[in-house]
Amino acid sequence: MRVPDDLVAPLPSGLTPWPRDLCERYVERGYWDGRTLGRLLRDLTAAHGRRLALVAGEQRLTYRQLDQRADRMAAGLADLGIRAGDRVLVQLPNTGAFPPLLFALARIGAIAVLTLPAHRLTEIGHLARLSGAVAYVIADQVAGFDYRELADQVTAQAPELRHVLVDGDPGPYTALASVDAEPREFAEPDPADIALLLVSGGTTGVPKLIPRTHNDYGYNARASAEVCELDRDTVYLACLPIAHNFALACPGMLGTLAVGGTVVLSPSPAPDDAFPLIEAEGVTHTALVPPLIPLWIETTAWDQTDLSTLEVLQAGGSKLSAQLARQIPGALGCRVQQVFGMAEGLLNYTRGEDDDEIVATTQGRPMCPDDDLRVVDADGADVAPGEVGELLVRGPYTLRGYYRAPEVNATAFTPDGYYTTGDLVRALPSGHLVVEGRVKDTIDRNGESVSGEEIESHLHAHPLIDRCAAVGVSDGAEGQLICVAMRPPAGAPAPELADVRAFLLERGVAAFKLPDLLVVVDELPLTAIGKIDKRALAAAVAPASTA
Ligand code: OOB
Repeated sequence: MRVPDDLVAPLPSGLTPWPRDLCERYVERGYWDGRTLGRLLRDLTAAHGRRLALVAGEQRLTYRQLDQRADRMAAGLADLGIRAGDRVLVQLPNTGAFPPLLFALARIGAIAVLTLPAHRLTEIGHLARLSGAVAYVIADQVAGFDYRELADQVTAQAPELRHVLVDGDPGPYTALASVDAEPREFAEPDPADIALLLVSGGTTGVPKLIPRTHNDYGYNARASAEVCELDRDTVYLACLPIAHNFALACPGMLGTLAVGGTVVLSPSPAPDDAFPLIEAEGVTHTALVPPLIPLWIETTAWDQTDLSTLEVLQAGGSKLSAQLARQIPGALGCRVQQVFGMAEGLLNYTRGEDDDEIVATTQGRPMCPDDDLRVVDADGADVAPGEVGELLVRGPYTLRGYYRAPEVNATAFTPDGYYTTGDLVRALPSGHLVVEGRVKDTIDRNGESVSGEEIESHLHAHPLIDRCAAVGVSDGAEGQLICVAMRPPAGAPAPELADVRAFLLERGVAAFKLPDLLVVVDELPLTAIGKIDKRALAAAVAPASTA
């Protein structure tokens, strides 16, 4: 059935709605419960008021205190003239200001644009203009970087930005602490409209904005908490940036609060910050991107911090190798859960009941029975079961259109509303997915398509390779050469290109997939959330390869 265009055109708010029949189904099946995020916190306070909701530095807030703080901040924001539907750029590290601000904005119906602390003028300037934000909330400084100076530059580029609110020393701007007034009631925003805008994680071009409604994001958090078996005894440590979907709602902060648990904010994912918090607060769950996990494992070799309360380490954001997955229980004393998710929506989780092999070798299966997945070839036709193809998805918490991006939307979605993820996957009969790379990650070598991810998955088994990434670099003509950038384990020598090629041949890899170049690096470039940034890597190794 073709959906009439008038049903899928964006609303004035910038949301591309779901077709009416699906909206009805999502409500009937209880996914969308008609509550705003502000209402959710109100209900949680009624149920768990005296329980500990949040630990951030010295600050310890019960549900009731968090609720009150959100109410006071909402009134303060309204006094500044911030209204329902206004966009507010939020760029805060994992500190106690973030949770009340998020709920305060939801209460007045203003839309948080959740940027990451690592974003700089290129991204923030673009997001300020794209969203037409009226306010920008920052920390004063973090790790030597002064966000007030960034704000000077951003305000010069974004005429609609009227307020800069600073957590800490405000300099020439307004202190966030002064955004505080007697609580009052605000008209409840429409739960079917935008609650927040997430930033797309893609490494191509400038970031896009992803509208998430109260209905769909609340479901995202609640259903994640259920699938991950969280309960009121859960103590979740947010190590990754709290403005990223993973730490925010998968199940993250919102999922933990949704079951009455406690959220602990860590200033960074470094063991120096995270380990003492695990011991002191009895942390049971946390989430990391795979590139961070080896450091956690190495640290346990000499660090005596007691991590015994940790039950589950979630790994997601990029591919976790089976080798690393198998090391985690022994090294960290906890289970591992693979999470294949995206800010655009769809979440896949391995489950508590999955056997060790599934947990080590798949990226989980969809969270919701109404996640509607297809795996297609380059022509958009379904591949045979078990074959690799591009993942397409529709569902109750997957976007129908990026915010204010008609050109992108024309290609990022099929005419019948599937989001084209750009991820190459293989589906097992059990429904579990194995991520095999990105569509655009394939290296075009002598007319053959080679998956960078496939080469990496073999090289992770090499004893002299700690981290690696395979990227295409120009071969000087039409095609590409395969370049592997790698880091040996601490104190070990790097292997030679010939060793690496021999190793791959021995594992049965076809000769046309063997790397042409090997570059030894101290560190691989990382994205704002800590994934290996292949675009930056390809740019960095390009001059070396053409020299
Ligand atoms: C998460 O979200 P984003 O928006 O930063 O990035 C999404 C993309 C996916 O399309 C996929 O390419 C990649 O990151 N990805 C994975 C993966 N998880 C995400 N690739 C391989 N294996 C995985 N387990 O990264 C995100 C959002 C919510 C929860 C977890 C991660």
